[in-house]
Amino acid sequence: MADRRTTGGAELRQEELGRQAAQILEANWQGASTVPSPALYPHQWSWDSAFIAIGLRHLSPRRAQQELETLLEAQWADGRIPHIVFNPAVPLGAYFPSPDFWRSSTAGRAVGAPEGVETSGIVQPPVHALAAWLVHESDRELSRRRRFLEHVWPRLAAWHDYLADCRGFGGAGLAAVVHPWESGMDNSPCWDEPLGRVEPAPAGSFRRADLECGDGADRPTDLDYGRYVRLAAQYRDGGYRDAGRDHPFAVEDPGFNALLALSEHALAEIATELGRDAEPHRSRARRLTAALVRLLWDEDAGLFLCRDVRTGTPVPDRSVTGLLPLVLPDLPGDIAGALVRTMTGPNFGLGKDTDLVPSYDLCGRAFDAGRYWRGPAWFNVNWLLERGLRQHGATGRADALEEAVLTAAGASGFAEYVDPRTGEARGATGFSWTAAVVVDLLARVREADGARVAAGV
Ligand code: 2M8
Repeated sequence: MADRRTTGGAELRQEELGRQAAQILEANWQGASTVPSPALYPHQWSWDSAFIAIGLRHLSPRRAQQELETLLEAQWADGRIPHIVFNPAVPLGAYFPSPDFWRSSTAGRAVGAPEGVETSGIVQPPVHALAAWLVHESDRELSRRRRFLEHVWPRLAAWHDYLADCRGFGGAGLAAVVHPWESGMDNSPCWDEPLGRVEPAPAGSFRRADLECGDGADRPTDLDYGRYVRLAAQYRDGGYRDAGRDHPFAVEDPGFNALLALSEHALAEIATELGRDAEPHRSRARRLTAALVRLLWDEDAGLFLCRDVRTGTPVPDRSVTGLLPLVLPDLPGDIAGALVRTMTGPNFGLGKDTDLVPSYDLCGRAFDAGRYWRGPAWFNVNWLLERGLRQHGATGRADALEEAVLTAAGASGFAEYVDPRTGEARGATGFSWTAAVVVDLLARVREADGARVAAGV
């Protein structure tokens, strides 16, 4: 798009889009946090809440702060932020695996699990420090008055330390995920091989609640679920300990580590604001970026690859996780350029075959336009890539992606994910992080328009 100034009609459309997005965030708010989707995911999810706070900050900075605070109150003694914080008012059967499966606070309670709240014992991508910083920036006065950063700072620092200390067992300076759910991209084809070594739990030993809410063709298969259940149960039965364990599934994921590095940059900003030493965070961010480049960058593939820690080998599939390091400000320029070429080339098709970046290689062996993280386009990931493009000077591409996110979100009823070629809604609609990224992008469009008017352009 050559010019993204909003005209009368476009302003109206944006107003309506913003109103709908705000309504979704209002409807999904539970009083102290937001559910991703009331029927499919009726509890609080870790990285969802970070994206939700990033949108909510434009509607209610107070609620955005609370969203993150509620999550951080469920932090474990070792620093991990659990991927789900359960709402005790929701019936056990409404979501699987339910709190009784994770056993964080029932008989035989896991060491270090928080008191008074039930959680899962695995984690999700660390976007929280970035969210906390952006929430702070949206209303510095309120943030200072409530001592928001003072409150979240030690928890965010402990969270990053947990990932460095307990998940750095790959030995090269990156954090490993020990369950596909930890990557946030649950059934990515990148996990097929490492997950294939896991004996699935018998089909009759658990009941999937997700299939009651949606189309089975949009969700992971039963075989994948059997493996997810086996892995989570083994981790639980080992007391959720990381050290000295032979993890049956352990992968270094470029997206997860890029978000950790980005959040270290945010933690450096927070440290500066609080008058603390920011250097340890800047240097950890630099080390993470360097390790990503050294270990996971693949020149021939044109993106970062996941690494199977058990075999020490790269996973050859091209997934959108391998494009996410574009969010890093200190990524070498030639690599950033190569990522943009890959994104717009035949494998991800941006601007040609697709308006949004798909979650998996369009030409890949396992591409499936409708099934969850095996092809569909996701709004949180596209929001991150839009930032990455802008950051590395691909402004025209970033503007077009921003416009595409807004259009696809509105047209799909704020879907959880969409078919990347047609934009058709998949999964749940009225999805919280889709609404949140729309609110955030609309705020930026308004800001850019305001700046142009002020400059008389
Ligand atoms: C999906 O994951 C959950 C398990 O954590 C599930 O399928 O039940 C993923 O898309 C994940 O990234 C997301 O955070 C979660 C809630 O939106 O749903």
